[in-house]
Amino acid sequence: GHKGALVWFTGLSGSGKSTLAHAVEERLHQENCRTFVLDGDNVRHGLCADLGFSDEARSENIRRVGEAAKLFVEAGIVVLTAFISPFEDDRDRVRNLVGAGDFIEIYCQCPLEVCEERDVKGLYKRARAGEIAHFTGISSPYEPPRSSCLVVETSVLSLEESVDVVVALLQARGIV
Ligand code: GGZ
Repeated sequence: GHKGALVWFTGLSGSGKSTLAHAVEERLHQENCRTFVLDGDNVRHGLCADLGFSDEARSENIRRVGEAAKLFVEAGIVVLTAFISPFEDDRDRVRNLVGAGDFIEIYCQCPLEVCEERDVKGLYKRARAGEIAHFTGISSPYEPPRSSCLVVETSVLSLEESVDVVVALLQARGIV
């Protein structure tokens, strides 16, 4: 059995948040956990389709994600979110919303140079060229968490190793 919880991945674009969230989800399914992943792919096209990337729009994006996640948590689901969520205040607001005991903040730490080198979607190149305004790490800030539950160095660990440390934390916290 397991209780609901919100596992909140934060980090730069290309830091591996979504990949890690989905890999953790797969592992939790093997433990018969009910899970749900929220990320830009299923939120920014619908619930938050009206929002861009100004500071205010990002805050509203995170607020809505937090409110949606809270409903899933109340339903007993382990929610895994993968948003840049660059502002500490916004993350703190979500923590207060769901309750600190049910909120696991995980910092996907990866040097900007590595994210930019990978540039899976070519967005960093376009941001450097000035074609995308307010791009996190280039022309928009990222505030690293000061009090995350866990820091995963995604450029150092393999995906499997990263999943291991996250699942170990969830077990230690009595979530799974
Ligand atoms: C950052 C942007 C931007 C700008 C589009 N800045 O690598 P991706 O493509 O798939 O992930 C990024 C995603 C970020 O959306 P979030 O909802 O996670 O951001 S936030 O939490 O700050 O609200 C990137 C893409 O959207 N993208 N423009 N200007 N990322």
